[in-house]
Amino acid sequence: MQRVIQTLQNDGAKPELTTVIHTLLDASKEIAALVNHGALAGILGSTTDENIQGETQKKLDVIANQLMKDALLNNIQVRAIASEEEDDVVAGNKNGAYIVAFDPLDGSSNIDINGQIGTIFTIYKARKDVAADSELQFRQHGSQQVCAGYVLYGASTLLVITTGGPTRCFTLDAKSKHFLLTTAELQIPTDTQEFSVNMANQRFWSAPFKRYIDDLIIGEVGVRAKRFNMRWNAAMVGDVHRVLIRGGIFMYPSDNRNAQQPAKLRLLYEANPMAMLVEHAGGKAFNETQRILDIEPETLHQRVAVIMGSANEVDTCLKYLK
Ligand code: FBP
Repeated sequence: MQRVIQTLQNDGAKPELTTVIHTLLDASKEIAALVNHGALAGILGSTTDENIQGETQKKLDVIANQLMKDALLNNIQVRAIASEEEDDVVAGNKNGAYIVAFDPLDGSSNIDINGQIGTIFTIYKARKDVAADSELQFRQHGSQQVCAGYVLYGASTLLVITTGGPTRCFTLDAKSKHFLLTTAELQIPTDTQEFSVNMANQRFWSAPFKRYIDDLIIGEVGVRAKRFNMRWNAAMVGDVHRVLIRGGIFMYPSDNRNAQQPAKLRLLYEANPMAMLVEHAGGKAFNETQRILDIEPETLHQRVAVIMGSANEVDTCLKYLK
């Protein structure tokens, strides 16, 4: 079975880029081993610290972040990194050709309940016109990503990745410790009868979004004339993986819980990499008004609304929001 680097080289990925991906995967294998050991490895529970997002950091958030950071900053091709758990950009090797942003542990609320969690990453070419530790390094549209992916720590450990070609899925082989190609090309069905949203936030949604969800729920007796089912993993990496495998629509809309922060998910290391993976699997990815990959980045940890998945269903949702 084909290994990752061989597949990516066949996809035309430069050797410098594959070294960065290799480094990311080595760190994620260490995280996978810790996750698998759980309480035996002492990785459950929270710290007393908060990250720049104001979230209490889980022990595993901090451990995973340190593993990724140390590994990447040791790679001569990495000029800078950014992370959900780092306030600012961290400079790496001044001659590095790439910059990497990551969510070291997505789905933190699932850690202590043995639920699905993952690591999400995105790679861009380093900007030569600004300092390595400048936030401007990461002021690049999602459409300029040269690689996007996630590692899902679930029943098995999976890697889903694109370097601009097809979105591919690899499975970590426990014996050889290699990620082996198990699905050459993921293709999202254009239509679906499955939606994913945190229904507990319903009363905080805009009226048009409420109408869209109401019509999904009344299903075959309403204008949608078909029955819809709902799923919510509380981990974007798990919910989007399901969409990539069997279709669906994953949504985290803006809401009025906090006027200063209407959206939850982060553009740089959550929405943009997932949008690239979804689009390269034939799906669509928007906030409530525009294609996510075209959004002008403004700040390192900016948040955006997310509507992604089966192309026709995303179109239908956006029609309600017009
Ligand atoms: P982090 O766990 O990396 O902070 O990510 C945010 C996240 O957990 C997403 O993975 C998930 O889609 C969402 O928040 C769940 O939100 P909620 O708590 O509203 O269910």
